[in-house]
Amino acid sequence: MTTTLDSLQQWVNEVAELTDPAAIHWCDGSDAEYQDLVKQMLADGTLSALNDENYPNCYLHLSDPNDVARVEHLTFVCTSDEDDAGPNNNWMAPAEAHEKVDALFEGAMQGRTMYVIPYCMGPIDSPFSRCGVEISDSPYVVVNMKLMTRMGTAALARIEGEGDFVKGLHSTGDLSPDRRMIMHFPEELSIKSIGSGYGGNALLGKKCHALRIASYQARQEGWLAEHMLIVGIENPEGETHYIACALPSACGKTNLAMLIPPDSHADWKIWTLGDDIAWLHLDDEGQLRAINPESGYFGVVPGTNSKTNKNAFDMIKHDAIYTNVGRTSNNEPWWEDKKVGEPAFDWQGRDYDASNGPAAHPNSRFTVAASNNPSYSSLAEAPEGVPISAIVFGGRRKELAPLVYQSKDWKHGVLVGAGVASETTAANVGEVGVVRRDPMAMKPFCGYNFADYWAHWLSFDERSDKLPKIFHINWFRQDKEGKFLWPGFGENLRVLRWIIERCEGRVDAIETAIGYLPKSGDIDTTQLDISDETMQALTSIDKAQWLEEMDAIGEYLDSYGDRLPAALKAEQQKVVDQLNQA
Ligand code: SAT
Ligand code: MN
Repeated sequence: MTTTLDSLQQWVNEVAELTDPAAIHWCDGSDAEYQDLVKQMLADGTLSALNDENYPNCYLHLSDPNDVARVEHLTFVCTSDEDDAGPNNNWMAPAEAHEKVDALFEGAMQGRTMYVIPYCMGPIDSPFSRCGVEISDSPYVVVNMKLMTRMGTAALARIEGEGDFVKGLHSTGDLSPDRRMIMHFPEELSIKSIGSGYGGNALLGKKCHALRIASYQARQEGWLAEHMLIVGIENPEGETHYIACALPSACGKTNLAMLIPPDSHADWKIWTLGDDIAWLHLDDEGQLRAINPESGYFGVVPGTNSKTNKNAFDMIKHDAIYTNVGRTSNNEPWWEDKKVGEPAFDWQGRDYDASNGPAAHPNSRFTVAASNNPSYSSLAEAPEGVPISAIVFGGRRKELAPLVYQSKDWKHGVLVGAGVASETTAANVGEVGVVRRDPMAMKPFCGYNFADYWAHWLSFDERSDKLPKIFHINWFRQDKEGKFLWPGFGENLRVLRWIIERCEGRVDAIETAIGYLPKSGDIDTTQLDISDETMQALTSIDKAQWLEEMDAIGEYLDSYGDRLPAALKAEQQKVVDQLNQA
């Protein structure tokens, strides 16, 4: 297989010239191709087979111990003008970046097969979808791309029809962190990533294309590419509302996207559209609609069990790839909080020894096709996407942020999103548990200056009078002893119900300086063991703490200098004034 598209053929030739592979393989995305690659990786030790009886077609991959998470400090946005990348990104001049990274690509694929992977982000027949081609020397990347995206012949046909595509060049290189770089060239619609085989560093359709490059394109074209799950919530009357929710990596997006209603809500249904990325467009009527550009999940494994997320627990029992989990003595995958089995080996393949730390790496992952998910919505394939009723921002905050609140209007909602802060997680290399600003959960993923991004968000206000309502959630509030105040997981449906009732104008709320808070009793707590005092703590605000927070947000916004939209600063000042008056 090759291509009729000259620009693609020419790029493939140039890359082959630079990287000198032993062979070139054009991926067709077929099951047979997947099986062949699996066989080859089983033979060379890249994968090992898991217990075939209980985990049919499941495989384990152990990364280099130096290569287990995204590397934000080695990730660059290379625009001709540094200010276009903004203080939120590492920047390098495009010419210098190409020179540095090309030097590492020189001869990098010697003795290896170079895979050409055409993919489509979004349903093949959707006008909102965008295509790309990833060239990679990693068969592990190919099989992951097969599970995560619409990859192969149909994508190539669309690319050949359209003539343009995002170019993503990837090599695992020598896996040395000093020779690792994830470079984005939004003006050229291209990506060059070398030195990592892991997740968002290597599966270029995901964070690199569908967020960093797409966010840049989205601004030019008038839409939004966001780090959001998309979930449908069907009430007992059969009406479904769709919500798009931005949470930082490893803060429960997958669990929320495939939430299992608790027994108290047995007549409610949840439909998963996506667990990580949403592309949002206004339709002709001014309704915001969402598609999920992905078609699979790369989810955090530890903590998944039949109580926390039975759908996910069951969905990864077949046709799944595990990365960096431990194993039991009968070769089943094992992770902390799995609640069944015992670890015999850890994620580095060593005999399990508690003194070496957890058996599964905290950022260990599963890869599965979305079709494995029992709550997968058939509308995830709809070319026009689903109508969004509410946009929800959130983070992981021990203190301060209430369980839920609603912004006063769109502009204030943009401030709520811009002010999001969250404790860091194992999804990125670096310290875990430090609070940092993570606007719209896009800090690692916005492909351009946040100041321009907020201006773009604000501009939607002039384009529609039917915009979704904007909310903020925090499932992670703790008491002084470090115990979570809210049970989370399936019980989060109770908060989603309040959000929907607010969207429908069916429930009143308490107006405060930071937004609308639930009135006592309006979040249904029947059959929940939670005291009135706890609910009170979860749904009230501390004025002094919030004044401090709003000051910190003001300072953060000021760090964007002249490009910061004045309207956003005005929203922040309004909240400060109202807090002072309260
Ligand atoms: O970027 S990854 O795909 O490695 C996972 C994440 O951070 O959400
Ligand atoms: Mn993510």
